[in-house]
Amino acid sequence: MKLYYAAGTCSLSPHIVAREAGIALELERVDIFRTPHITETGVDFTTVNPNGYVPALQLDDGSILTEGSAIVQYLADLKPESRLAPPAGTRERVALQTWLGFIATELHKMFSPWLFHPEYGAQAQAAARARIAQRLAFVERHLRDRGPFLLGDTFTAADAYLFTIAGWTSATKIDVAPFPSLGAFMERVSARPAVREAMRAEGMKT
Ligand SMILES: N[C@@H](CCC(=O)N[C@@H](CS)C(=O)NCC(=O)O)C(=O)O
Repeated sequence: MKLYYAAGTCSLSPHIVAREAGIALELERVDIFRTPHITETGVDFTTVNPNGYVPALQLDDGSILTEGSAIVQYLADLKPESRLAPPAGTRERVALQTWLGFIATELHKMFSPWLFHPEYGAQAQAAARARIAQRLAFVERHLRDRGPFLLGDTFTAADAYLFTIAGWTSATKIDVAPFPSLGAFMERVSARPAVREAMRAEGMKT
């Protein structure tokens, strides 16, 4: 299997999940900050994902999976014993999907004014910063009352995604001081060996 990724972006989440599950991945870097997006082997990335965004996972039969929240569940289900996703059809699985959906739509995409559309300008950034702080306050209360991880005692794919996206707060000058439980969560997750390996493999500081 091959993961198309861009260092430190949302593709870090499936990368972490694969390493936590002990699934070997080939990695292919995509330059998403230049158009057209070209991969490190010189492939036009739109031939892999017509939407042009990472992550994309190429399976051994050549087929491609896209959308991070689907990819992490696919990977987790390959190794149910990793407990990265509760069994399909259970109330716990719905809780996982609820968090994946929340992080994707209420957090991840709120970072667009910095990461993908700096042309939106300072006003859009201020509005997004306020909305992100509101959503992080919700996450904070949940981790404080029901943590240490999003689903309780066990690290899951949702935690890999939250860690990845919440890690963008420093670059976007979002004050995380009001969120100590989230801060402790970030420390806890960043200390996990699989997370460190994934970050190092992407050339990130650990
Ligand atoms: N809906 C996609 C969004 C993925 C996404 O936003 N990827 C960003 C990096 S975090 C990207 O590759 N952007 C480059 C582009 O859209 O051209 C998902 O959830 O996987």
